[in-house]
Amino acid sequence: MSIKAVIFDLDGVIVSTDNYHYRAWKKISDEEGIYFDRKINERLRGVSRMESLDIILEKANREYSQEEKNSFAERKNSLYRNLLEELTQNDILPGVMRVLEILKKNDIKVAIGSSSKNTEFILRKIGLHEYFDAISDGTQIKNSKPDPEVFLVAAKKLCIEPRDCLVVEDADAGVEAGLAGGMKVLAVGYASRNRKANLRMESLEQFKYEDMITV
Ligand code: B16
Ligand code: MG
Repeated sequence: MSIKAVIFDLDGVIVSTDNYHYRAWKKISDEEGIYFDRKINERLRGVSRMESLDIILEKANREYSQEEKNSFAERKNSLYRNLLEELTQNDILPGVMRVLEILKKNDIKVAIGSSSKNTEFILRKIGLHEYFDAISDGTQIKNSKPDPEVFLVAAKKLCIEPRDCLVVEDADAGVEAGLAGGMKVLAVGYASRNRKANLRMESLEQFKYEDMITV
């Protein structure tokens, strides 16, 4: 048994904020007259805010200055933060609390590795801000997923070697990041069809501790 820590992505793994991201980007894109749909939104999973904006602007019919981009991203984030006000403990995804309890019972460290700069706010809203042994998020890194930095920072904070960590991810960019960091990866939700991951399941409701031991 080598896994000593599990590093959870936040959006799409612990809590489903992906629809809030979509609604906020959609409103701003509509105001700007830029085509945006759910298929494009899938490409934004795990990707930082400014890189997400660059993907959205691929459909724009003119160039945006850096100042305009900053304002676009700020407007999106303020709409998103308003939507996040609705979050409660009831929005924790099915299976998550059971998995966290199994891990704690077996002395496995737990951490968050999220691209989001709103990580602390979200964890407070769902009542889990004091639950994790370490938090690594978009406010602490220079390179976002698929770069492994966010997960390496989490492993370092936990004082656990990357090879002894399991990353849980819902985004292809996050699966790539975990593997690039030398970690094992459990892909859930949207990423569960990603064959590069070491373990795959639709939802953490299907998680079995035995699977993790043999990974
Ligand atoms: P923010 P994760 C990611 O979170 C989201 O999946 C992605 O869609 C978002 O653009 C990114 O956080 C940045 O979020 O605007 O809140 O800083 O999946 O890495 O937990
Ligand atoms: Mg995610």
